Amino acid sequence: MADTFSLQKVLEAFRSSMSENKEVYIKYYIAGWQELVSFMNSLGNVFSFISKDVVSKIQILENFISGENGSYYATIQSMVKYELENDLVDLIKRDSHPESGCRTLLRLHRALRWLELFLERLRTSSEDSKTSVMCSDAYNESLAQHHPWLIRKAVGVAFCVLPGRDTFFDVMNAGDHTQVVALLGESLPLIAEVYQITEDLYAKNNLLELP
Ligand code: 1PW
Repeated sequence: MADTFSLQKVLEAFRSSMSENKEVYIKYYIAGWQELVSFMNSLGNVFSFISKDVVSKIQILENFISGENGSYYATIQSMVKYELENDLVDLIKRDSHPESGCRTLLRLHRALRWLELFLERLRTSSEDSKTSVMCSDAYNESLAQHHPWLIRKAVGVAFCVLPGRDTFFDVMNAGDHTQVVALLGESLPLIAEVYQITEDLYAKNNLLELP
């Protein structure tokens, strides 16, 4: 069942995204997100407004990768260098480059922090923990700060209808609970590293608040 969601595939993608010299391949980074989108879609319509936005961000980045300057979009590092050197990023307000690779990836980057926090909570959760609470705690600690009120409300509603912890573990398709927890323990440091590398790169270039 090649096209069924599995946590393993998400983690593999993020694992593959890191090169030996710690650059991050955009192609695999968005492949990880693609998997998460299929997961969100399997959770029902409430999640479609979330997945739609992620899909459109993935699409923007894919267009850059397959476009005529695609070679500059191989890694996040090469993209940042290329877009900055060629004045392709709106730094203060959205203007002539409203959908630069840098600002688009920043949105996914912020969401990756949410994912990291959520999966860490899931890993250390107990049987009576609620996925909706874990999700919203992780969200409030990360992404929520970047979202206006209306989006925060809508995301909150979506979290309320998340399946319970048992179903969640099953949907992840990674074996029994112990195996899921082990897989998470092994892979979370990698997601954290990809996140940190991107965060440092964006911080160094003053890109963390891109409009
Ligand atoms: C259990 C699965 C739940 C997955 C949630 C993880 C992804 C969270 C993405 C939230 C997206 C909410 C709707 C869209 C918001 C956009 O305004 C926002 N996009 C993101 C990815 O945060 C900002 O993009 P924009 O408006 O500046 O182009």
